[in-house]
Amino acid sequence: MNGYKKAKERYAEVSVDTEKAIETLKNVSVSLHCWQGDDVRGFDTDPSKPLTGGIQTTGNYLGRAGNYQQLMDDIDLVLKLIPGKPKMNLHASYAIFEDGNWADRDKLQPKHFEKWVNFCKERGLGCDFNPTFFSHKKCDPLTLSSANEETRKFWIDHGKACIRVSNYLAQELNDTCVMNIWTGDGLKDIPGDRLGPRVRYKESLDEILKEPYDFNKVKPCIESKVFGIGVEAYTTGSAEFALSYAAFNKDKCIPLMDNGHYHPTEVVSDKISALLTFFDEIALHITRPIRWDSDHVVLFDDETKEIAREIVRCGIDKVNIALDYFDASINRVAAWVIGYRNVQKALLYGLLQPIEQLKKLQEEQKFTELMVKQEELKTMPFNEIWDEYCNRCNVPKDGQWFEIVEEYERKVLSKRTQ
Ligand code: RNT
Ligand code: ZN
Repeated sequence: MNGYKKAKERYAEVSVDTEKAIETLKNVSVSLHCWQGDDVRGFDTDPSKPLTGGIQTTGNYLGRAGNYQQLMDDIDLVLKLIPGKPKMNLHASYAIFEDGNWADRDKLQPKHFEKWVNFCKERGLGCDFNPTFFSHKKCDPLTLSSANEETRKFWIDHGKACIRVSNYLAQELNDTCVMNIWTGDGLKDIPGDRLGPRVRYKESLDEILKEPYDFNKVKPCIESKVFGIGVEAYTTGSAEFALSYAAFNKDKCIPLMDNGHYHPTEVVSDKISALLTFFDEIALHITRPIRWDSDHVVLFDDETKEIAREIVRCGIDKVNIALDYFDASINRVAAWVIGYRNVQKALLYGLLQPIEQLKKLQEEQKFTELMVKQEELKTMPFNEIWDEYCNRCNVPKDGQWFEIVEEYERKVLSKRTQ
């Protein structure tokens, strides 16, 4: 009997259907963030300028993608090594300008993303989108919450342009486009006015969301944050702000939680059900914070597993799942693959739980048995199911993909000059 068959029987003994888990996961979209390949630099500004907005990449590993062709080549390799149903996730700063036809962010047009649309079409991918409110000379350093009306208008126009691009992506690719609004707006030290920037941020969002879109196809999100590097004292788009905005505008946008954006003892796994009590749909950025929003590569760790278990229990179709991390200290292609495979592993792990049984044990107050059952799930033959899932998705199993990345590093990445 092969390993999978045996493992399938073992899971059936605890009322888990492995076939159903595998078939479900094959159709769950998970967004692959383009910005892991080039340390969030993008193509629309001078790449030697530092990243702003309170986020940071650290490390100087060889082979950073320096242009769209290199980035696409790298993504192509990633796509061969990850199972499931990936979707692209682009930032506005990855616009592609042909023949010197550069446009500033307030003037971006769908045509600047035509090459990405073709890339997605050829590979059968949908695409999510993000306005880029950082790493630009118009950050003063605030954007949508700036007191300077000219600055604020520039960024509102950027948001509106991004809705038009999102409409185009959704239309061309015949898939929903989740458009996430995050700004790094905030202050390094104690504010003299906390309310003003928040009121302006709200008004800016109202303006942006007046741009027409079909909410069934384009889903604007508001991402909150606790603090960033250089903006330690005050973040305009705090958790309460972002959540309240989304709650008061449920017909226009959804809340997005990034698990790097909370105090270190808070867990997003516990927040998913809280939000889904009130929202039909939410969005997530899955990352790995170490002490702060450090955006380390996602691991198959306890909190990632718990987030996935909650996604499955609350309804996998209610959560828009995206990755968000950037590590420049290791092979960037491997970093992408490790994180993506780990999110897939966590979702598969979450799908392999006897949901009804666990719920019943809790309701009947059989807490001892609940603990026993949950503990025993941890040492089930999970790896056999994971291997089978990879096989059915036609991608390498664990132990078989890293050498492909090593060869790519030797032949391609190590030849790059930047
Ligand atoms: C930053 C936010 C945001 C960014 C991306 C690049 O803290 O998490 O989502 O990481 O937009
Ligand atoms: Zn994020």
